[in-house]
Amino acid sequence: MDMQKMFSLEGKTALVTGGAYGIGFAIAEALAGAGAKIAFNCRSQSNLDNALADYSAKGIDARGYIADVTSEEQVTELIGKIEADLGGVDILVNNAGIIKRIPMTEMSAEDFRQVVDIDLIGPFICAKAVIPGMLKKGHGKIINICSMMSELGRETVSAYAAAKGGLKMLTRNICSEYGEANIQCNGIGPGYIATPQTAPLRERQADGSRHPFDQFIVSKTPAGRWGDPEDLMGPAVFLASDASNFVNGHILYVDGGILAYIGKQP
Ligand code: NAP
Ligand code: GCO
Repeated sequence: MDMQKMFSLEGKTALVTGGAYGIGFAIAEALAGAGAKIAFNCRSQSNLDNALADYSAKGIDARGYIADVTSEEQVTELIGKIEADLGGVDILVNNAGIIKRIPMTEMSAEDFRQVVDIDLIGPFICAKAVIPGMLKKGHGKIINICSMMSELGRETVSAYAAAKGGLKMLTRNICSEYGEANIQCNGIGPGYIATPQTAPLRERQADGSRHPFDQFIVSKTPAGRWGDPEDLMGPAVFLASDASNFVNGHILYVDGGILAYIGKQP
């Protein structure tokens, strides 16, 4: 068995939504390192321009596109451009996402809808757009970026937890509906990762002490630290490669052990 070939992405094209920075950028870098051609999208031209420079600095010839994952029209156009530029999507990483931290009774239905729109309906729209091409190719990999909140709740993140819980079940349903066509749809459930999205939870206090939530997460994580985007690189290559062809509908938690641990005694 050629193990290098099993984990190789040579000849494959990957679309990483929201791949301008953070977790998406790290996953795209990993897939490029395994041989994939990289496409990414985001909404902001400045984020796209900065990302292209960052990819180039790492020797990655990524293609960047402006597209909002909540717009079926923009996503259809995005997939058409990638087919013309790079020959169609073999690997889709549904990474684009937002969070709003608002106590539920203070959250507007509009705020709730916006989070679900981006974090759940966006992945549906993107998966629906790439599956026809995968059916023609006879193979496909879809990786949905879930969360601890696909399993757990906490104060102020009701919309996010509802969306990420739904994304876990969308993952299982895509598996159920298209597994027979050699399309594997799995999730990655990152723990608490140091990115712009979690920066507010790690800000130093006025007295220079660590944020209480920062200390809480470290005490809840057996690894005793926040994750880095780089911690997700290996799991992403595994789920994007032939090494995971019999893995389907699975959420791979990359959380330093949080979900296994009751937490350190105070
Ligand atoms: P981030 O730093 O906030 O990056 C989010 C990315 O998504 C940005 O590139 C953003 O670019 C893009 N984006 C947002 N809305 C979009 C839309 N409607 N259409 C297209 N692109 C959009 O987030 P992150 O921490 O890297 O997280 C990435 C994913 O991992 C998210 O799904 C998040 O829920 C999930 N996650 C994060 C953690 C963590 O601890 N950080 C843990 C578990 C799961 P533009 O604003 O320019 O569009
Ligand atoms: C929060 C955090 C988390 C992380 C991640 C954990 O406010 O609790 O932002 O939601 O982003 O989803 O897996």
